[in-house]
Amino acid sequence: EGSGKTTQINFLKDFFKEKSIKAVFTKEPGSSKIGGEIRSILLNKNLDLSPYAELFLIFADRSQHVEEIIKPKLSADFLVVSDRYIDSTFAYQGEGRSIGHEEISKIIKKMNFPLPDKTFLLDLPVSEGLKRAKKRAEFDRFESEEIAFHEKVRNAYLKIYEENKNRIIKIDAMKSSKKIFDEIKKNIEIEWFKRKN
Ligand code: Z5A
Repeated sequence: EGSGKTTQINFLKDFFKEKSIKAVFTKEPGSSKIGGEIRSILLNKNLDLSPYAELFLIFADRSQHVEEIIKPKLSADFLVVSDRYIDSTFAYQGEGRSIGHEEISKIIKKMNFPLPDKTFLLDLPVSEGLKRAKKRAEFDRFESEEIAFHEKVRNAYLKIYEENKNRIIKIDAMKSSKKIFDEIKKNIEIEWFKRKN
């Protein structure tokens, strides 16, 4: 949380516009109309959701996101940039809520979600992320979790990174926003070049 995803996505929007790259920007949870309703349940800190209720709400959101937005946009040759996706489920529900990687992996395979070509992981110490998030707004249901939960989530992301170095680019989110964007841009340009050639 608070690692600078929204900030970087805003830079990316300008960059793609400047390059006339057809792209759509989405987020999870909450990109579709139904997803918006699901998001308000998931982030409501007054609701005591069970781990599986939380997991299946996340999957319900993703299913709408994939069917309504991702698949049609990919078919129309758009580049899709999602603020959070499958890795977040492994980190938050798999590890944070202790549901387990295998269990989640089985459902993801069954639901046949398209997999990302590239993922940017903005890594930040938990205390710094929460400090930034607190400055911006009141804590939501996830941000209100104890530090141990956030540490589990961070470690899970780092493990996913170690196992998927071909796909995931890890960036030190303590750097300035500009330096982070330079790294993202450089990697997108490399990927773009590879596809064109
Ligand atoms: N969730 C889940 O459990 N399982 C799943 O499968 C999925 C999601 C898909 C959605 O939250 C929640 O859903 C999420 C997990 C759960 N948990 N939470 N909370 P979200 O993605 O909507 O919210 P978030 O992760 O907390 O992101 P955010 O609050 O929107 O933060 P951000 O977009 O990463 O950061 P930001 O808004 O760009 O920056 C935060 C502040 O830091 C702001 O004041 C900036 O000006 C500042 N900032 C940004 N970059 C920098 C740098 N480089 N240096 C210093 N300050 C900076």
